[in-house]
Amino acid sequence: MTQKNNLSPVERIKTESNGLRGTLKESLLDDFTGAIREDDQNLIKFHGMYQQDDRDRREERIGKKLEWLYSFMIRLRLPGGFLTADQWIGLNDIAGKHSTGVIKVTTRQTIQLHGILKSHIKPTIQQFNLQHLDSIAACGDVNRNVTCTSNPSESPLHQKVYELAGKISEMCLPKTKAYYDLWIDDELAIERKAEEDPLYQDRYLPRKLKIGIAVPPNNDVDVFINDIALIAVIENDQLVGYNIAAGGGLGATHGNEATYARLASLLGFVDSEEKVLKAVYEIITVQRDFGNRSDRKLSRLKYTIDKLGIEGYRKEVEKRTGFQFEPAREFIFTQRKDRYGWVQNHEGKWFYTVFVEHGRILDIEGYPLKTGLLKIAETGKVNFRFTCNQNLILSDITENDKAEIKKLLTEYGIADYTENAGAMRKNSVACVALNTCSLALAEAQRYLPDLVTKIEPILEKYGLQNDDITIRMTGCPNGCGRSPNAEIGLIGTAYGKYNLHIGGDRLGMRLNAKYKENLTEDEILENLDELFKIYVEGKLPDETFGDFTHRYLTPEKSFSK
Ligand code: SRM
Ligand code: SF4
Repeated sequence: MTQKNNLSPVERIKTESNGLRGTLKESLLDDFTGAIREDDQNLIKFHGMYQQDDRDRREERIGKKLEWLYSFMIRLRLPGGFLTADQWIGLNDIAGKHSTGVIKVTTRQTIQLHGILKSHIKPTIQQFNLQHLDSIAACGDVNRNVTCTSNPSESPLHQKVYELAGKISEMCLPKTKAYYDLWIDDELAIERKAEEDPLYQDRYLPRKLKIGIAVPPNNDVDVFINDIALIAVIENDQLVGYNIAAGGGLGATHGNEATYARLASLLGFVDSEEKVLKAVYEIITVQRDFGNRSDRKLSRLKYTIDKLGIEGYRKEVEKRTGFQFEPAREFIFTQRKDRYGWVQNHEGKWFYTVFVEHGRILDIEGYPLKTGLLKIAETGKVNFRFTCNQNLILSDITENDKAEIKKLLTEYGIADYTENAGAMRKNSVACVALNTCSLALAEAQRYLPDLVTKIEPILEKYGLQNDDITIRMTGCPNGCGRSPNAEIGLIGTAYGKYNLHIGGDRLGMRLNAKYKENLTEDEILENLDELFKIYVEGKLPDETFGDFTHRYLTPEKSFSK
């Protein structure tokens, strides 16, 4: 291929890594630094970890002539986002022993722990292994955590769809046993050489790849932001197949016009699980073979689709699967938010969705959320599920056990917090950003709660306090908190400055657009005040803020105040 002589440096690191082992073993043994070797920093991602440093302490460390305070973030692989109560207890213990102690629910339905020192990596992973948990392929140029509509109460067919998430995750795991070799000290794995991997070969994918599955009418997984989006098609209460779309992705780079956020385009419908698996596999092989390996900014599947054209991509996939997609079937999403509080499913089991602001589970003064969840886990009467809105569902609770869980939810203030948080707060998402994300240009999860507190009186002024307006903030344009796919998106440009995006829809079917650049907090509040005012004055009956502002930004949509 033409790119052969112009490969990005990461391509060499992957192919020369001996099945993702690199020199990680040597890096771990080096006591002179808290960091690992540069090439290994790329490889460790495939094992579900990132090298980071405490950005709040950079200046202090430099002043003391010390190296940055390096540590590692570990992300679990949890397809469909599920843990048993015992696993939660184990996770709580691991978080306390080896990380900052904060359990972070991510926007892809899994868990991250931050601040793990190099010497703690192995004990952490070994303890996870005892809980039957791993972090394989949670990061890196491979398929990431497969997301799936979270709440089993959404449909009697949820279990089947959840199981599909697990099957896709297994199918797309790299074949190398390096993870066991390096972190678990698996004697057998040490004997193994780099293993054959028909899917990833020795070069893996050009870039990360994400798969999500939605069970309509809920689009809580924000399905169209995935490289591969599956939408369960349910007709007459039967799961008849899946619509498959491809080419979603939200990352962009300020000032680089060649990069953009994009929602996935429909390829068509397939009528069996076997065909879904085959189609997913071959969509990935086409990306593997045609994706850009020179410029990592342009290497996601969305760019390959736009290069080949949706028809071209579909044809190549059909050639490889040996069957054709049928025309996409009808589907309707009616909501994207989580169903907070109690809901019951078709089997009479109860589910309580806990509002966790930006996925941060910790104890703070007056609100011992982490302790409360541990006490609930210790009853052994719940499972834990995670949502792509960074929340947590206490699940599968029997009628007999509900009163006990309810009592604990009240005792630890969890019910009160969940039930009394304002509508905008409960529809807010923020990425991690500072102090750990090396790419952050501005704050996100540490700042959005305060900003929402300042927006709330403005909402009240216009009678909008119960309106489910979605607001999402990211510390940079990579979109980890899916800011380009919200009614209000705030995207960091510099410390304390954000671009304001508006006009996204409430269901995740239309991206927002940039409205103003580089706003300070005062300017954000002023602009929102103005927008809420014209919204209440000019909206059509039942028109959401996102639809109204889309019309406002699009003159041909006949905006009238
Ligand atoms: Fe993300 C990179 C955190 C979901 C797009 N993301 C990062 C890194 C690893 C920074 C880095 O590369 O050094 C962040 C680590 C911060 C930290 O300290 O923890 C990071 N991303 C997150 C999480 C934890 C945000 C959160 O607060 O929940 C989410 C973890 C998901 C998971 O469990 O797997 C997270 N990231 C997303 C999403 C949303 C989603 O998938 O639903 C996106 C947008 C969708 C997409 O992929 O396009 C997203 N993350 C990115 C990108 C942009 C990729 C691109 O195509 O340009 C980067 C940067 C990169 O890959 O170079 C990135
Ligand atoms: Fe970091 Fe940017 Fe992702 Fe936020 S959006 S976690 S700042 S890479």
